[in-house]
Amino acid sequence: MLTIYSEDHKLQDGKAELIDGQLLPPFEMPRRAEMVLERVRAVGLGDILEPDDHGVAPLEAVHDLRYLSFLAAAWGDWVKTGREHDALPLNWAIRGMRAIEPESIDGKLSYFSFDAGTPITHGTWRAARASANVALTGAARVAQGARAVFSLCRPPGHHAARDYYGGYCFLNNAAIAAQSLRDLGAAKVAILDIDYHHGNGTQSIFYDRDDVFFASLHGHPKQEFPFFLGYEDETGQGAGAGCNANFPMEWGTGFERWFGALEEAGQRIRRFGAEAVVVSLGVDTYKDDPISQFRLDSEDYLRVGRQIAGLGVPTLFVMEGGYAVEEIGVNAVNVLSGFEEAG
Ligand code: FKS
Ligand code: ZN
Repeated sequence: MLTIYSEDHKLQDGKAELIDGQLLPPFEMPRRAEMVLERVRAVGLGDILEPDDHGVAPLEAVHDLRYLSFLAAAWGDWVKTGREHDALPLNWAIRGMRAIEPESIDGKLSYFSFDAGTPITHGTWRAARASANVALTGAARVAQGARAVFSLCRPPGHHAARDYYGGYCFLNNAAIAAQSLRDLGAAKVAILDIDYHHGNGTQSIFYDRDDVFFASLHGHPKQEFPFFLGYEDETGQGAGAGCNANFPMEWGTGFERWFGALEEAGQRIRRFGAEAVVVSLGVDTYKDDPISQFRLDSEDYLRVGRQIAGLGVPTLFVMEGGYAVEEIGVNAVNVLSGFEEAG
C-alpha cells in the first residue's frame, strides 16, 4: 500500500492546549505522525510519496471562503497585536447571542472555532494545507485505480466543519478527499469514521447530500467530546435523509461491541452502493489512549483492516487521532496490514 506523507506536518507544533482545566503541552504532537511513518517503514508497507500541491480549489469545494481567508491570515493578525505565543480563543457565541463575524482577531478566533484545545501557531496554515494535499494526493491515486492508499495526514481533520475549526482540526482532510473522489468520477462515496471521537465536521459538511454517506463509531456525545453532535437519531436531512449513520458507544466499550457496530456500518455502506470509501482512521479507541475510554487492543486493529477490506471498494485511509504515542504506529499500521492481508 502506498503512503502519502509530508514533513510539513511538523509546522503544527503548539505549545499548549486547554485540557481538563489546565494548559498542558498538546497531546496532538508531531511525534505522532513520525511514529506512524516509522512503523510504515518497519513493516515495509510500501512506497512513501510526497504530496502534490492541489491548490485552493479543492479546499473551497468543502470550506467557506471567509473561513479559509481567516485561517490564512490568523497567525499574522495575532502577531500584529503584539503576541508571539499560540493563539487560542476564549469564548463563544451561545444560545441567544449574535453570530456576526467580528473585526478583531480575538473575535474572529472565537467566531471560527469551537474549542480552546486547538492552538493556531506560526506554521498552522502551512501544515494544514500540506495535510489536505496529503489527502488529495491519496484520493487522486485511488481515482486512478489503486486498491488502497494511506494518507498519513497531520494535523487531523474530521472535527473541522465548513466554517469552523476545533478538536485539533483546521481543514477536513477526509471531506476534501471524498469531494475530490466525487469530482474525479465516483458517483457515490462513503466515509467511515472509526476515530474515537465523533466526526462532527464531516457529518455537517455532507448532512444534506445523497452522494456521500457518512458513518461514525464514537464515544457517546452524552459523555464525550465534541458533545453536541453524534447521536443515533442524526440520520441526514433533505436529499441526504438516510445517508448518515451514527454509532455512539459508552465509556468502557470493548472490541466485541465496537466490532458489531463496525459490521453494521459496513452493511449500511454496502447498501448505499459506495464506489469508494474514505476511512477516517483514528486509533484513539486503543485501551491505553490517554484521552479516550474504549478498550481496543493492538491485535484488534488487524481485524478492523480485514473487515474494511471486505467492503470490496477502493479505499483511502486518512489519518485522524490516536494519542498513545508509543503504540500509535503499530495500531494504525495494523489496520493497513489487516486490509492488505485480506487481499
Ligand atoms: C479530553 C478532552 C479532549 C479534544 C479531543 C480532540 C480529539 C481529536 C481527534 C482527531 F482525530 F481529530 F484528532 N479534547 N478530556 O482525535 O478526534
Ligand atoms: Zn479522536
